[in-house]
Amino acid sequence: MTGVPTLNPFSPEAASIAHLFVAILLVMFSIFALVATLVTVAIIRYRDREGAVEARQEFGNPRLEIIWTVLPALLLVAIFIFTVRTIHASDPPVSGRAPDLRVIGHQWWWEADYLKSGIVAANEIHIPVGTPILLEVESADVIHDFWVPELGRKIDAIPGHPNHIWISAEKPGTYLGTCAEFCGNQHAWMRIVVIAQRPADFAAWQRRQLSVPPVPTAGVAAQGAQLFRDQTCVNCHTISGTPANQRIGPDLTHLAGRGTIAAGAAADTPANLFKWLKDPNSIKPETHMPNFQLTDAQARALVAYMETLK
Ligand code: HEC
Ligand SMILES: [Cu+2]
Repeated sequence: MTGVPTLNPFSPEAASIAHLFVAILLVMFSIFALVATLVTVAIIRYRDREGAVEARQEFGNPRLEIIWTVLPALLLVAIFIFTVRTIHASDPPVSGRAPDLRVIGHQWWWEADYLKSGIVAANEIHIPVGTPILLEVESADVIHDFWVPELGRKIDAIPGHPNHIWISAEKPGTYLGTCAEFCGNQHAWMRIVVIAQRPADFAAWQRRQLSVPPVPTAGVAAQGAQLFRDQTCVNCHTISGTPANQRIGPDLTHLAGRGTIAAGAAADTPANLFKWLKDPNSIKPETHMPNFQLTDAQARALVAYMETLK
């Protein structure tokens, strides 16, 4: 969606954070305006000039001192109360509910396991609009942080320590997020895309994800499928309906249905896939996907195969 994400909430959780932020900003701005005005008045009024009167001096004034201590203290108490309310509103209790979705941070991409349907997605998370989804957030390696500002608070992804967070979206749309905890070289290319869909569209997406793409049996795509097995791609990736079932890299079963590859580093086009397979570092330096020194013909065959993974 458009606009400043933190000021543009699309869920009750994100709205509570945005409202607190704006309220505190207004309080701070009022204080700044007051202080700046008083200082300006003092500078002009009491500047040194011919026949200037000296300002009245105050040496200890209990009434003034009580006022300027009590007023800010009250203000802080008010901000504290609103902050505690926001903490609760932005992080509703989980109360023993099983999570809907496990999101696992990897260097440098996101895995999304739909625990009820068994769907495994990568980098693009589809949710039904208007339904609170309980996420369990974890990491496969170092500490990452899941943050989609329009939909909710940040939450750390810590190895061996699952955290929980609710996300929901009030309107269908695409909401962008990113890893918010420095996690190494390609931290900046660890984008999250949350796609909130109407229930019917979400159901259609689920059906597509649960379907198994047929393995091509003829042509260049079939050569690609063979190469995929021969080139040890199977050691790291999953493609349903084939022996490939590893989870070191993203699940590729429905790769062609995604908008981007490598966690947002490039659009999911045949040209970019070719570039990625020829030299992953040219798109994402130091990515954990190795360079297989493929020939152009091999890379083209693999791209043809990847394009069938709808
Ligand atoms: C050592 C493990 C490993 C091997 C082997 C491997 N990959 Fe990957 N692959 C990865 C990782 C990790 C990523 C994610 C990189 C990132 O986004 O930072 C990835 C990403 C990809 C992507 C982009 C997917 C997406 O949704 O972003 C494609 C396509 C891909 N690999 C294809 C292949 C092919 C084809 C082979 C065999 C020639 C292969 N991979 C071999 C680890 C591996
Ligand atoms: Cu990161």
